[in-house]
Amino acid sequence: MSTGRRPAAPVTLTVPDVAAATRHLGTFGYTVLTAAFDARPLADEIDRVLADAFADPDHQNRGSAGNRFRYAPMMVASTPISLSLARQLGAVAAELLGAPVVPGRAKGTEYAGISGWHRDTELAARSVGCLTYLEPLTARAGALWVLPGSHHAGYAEAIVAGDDPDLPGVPVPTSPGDVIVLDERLFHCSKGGRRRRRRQWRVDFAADDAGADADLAEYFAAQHSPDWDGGYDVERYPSYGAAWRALDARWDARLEAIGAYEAGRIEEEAAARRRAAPPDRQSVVRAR
Ligand SMILES: O=C(O)CCC(=O)C(=O)O
Repeated sequence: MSTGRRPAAPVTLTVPDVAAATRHLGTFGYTVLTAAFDARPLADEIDRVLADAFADPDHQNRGSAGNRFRYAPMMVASTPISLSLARQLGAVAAELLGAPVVPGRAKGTEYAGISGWHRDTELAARSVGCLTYLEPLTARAGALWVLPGSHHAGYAEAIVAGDDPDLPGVPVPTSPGDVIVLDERLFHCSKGGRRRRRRQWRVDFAADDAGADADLAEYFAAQHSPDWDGGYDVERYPSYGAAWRALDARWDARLEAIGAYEAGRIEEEAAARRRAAPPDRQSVVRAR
């Protein structure tokens, strides 16, 4: 018999002062939602996914920020904490951006080193990354560093023109349960604790601004490439799994319309084909 009650969310996000967070994000390009949720179930879920998703447990990607990491999308029925957190952060992101949003992928990532200064996008779409680390991180041991205000176009142009590797950033120390919301155009890096394993869960949101469909299509196309292989099991941990698509009917329709599903499908079908190819063909692809 149905009680008519909605099932309790498996994780609860609490953000007491969204207005203050919105101001900080607008001015400085980032904000921290302190002690926003209980991180233990998410840490367990990430550990389970990372232990399960890779045929090669030593798989690592090398990123353009000079970093080493591996990740798996957490967008399926067996990752309920990730789904719930993404859904709740979507509501916060809509307030922060002052617009309806469309979500990017929710991913669990394990970093094996630190990341050099970079920004996550230079595209026109307005977007934020919501990231949370499952280890306590300090300025000297693995925290994210940001260059406040560098999401503003004029400042960003000056930084690029100056080409100075020693940027005057500030650390963003975090405890598990804190969420950093980052304008994706902000310069950021991580420092210290080079040998420590760090686990990050992250979901991104782009503003679904009126008339911005071409910008959004460009943003989602840039997330995927048929040449990329993250090494995870694309059948069991697909981007945009059925449970993800069921989270929100508007998100689902918009992601379909702006080509996000198609871009993800092409990338992951190519990865599955390579996985099924004879071993000599696989080694050619890996050596690229
Ligand atoms: O934690 C790190 O090393 C880098 C994280 C980062 O750059 C990102 O999530 O965009």
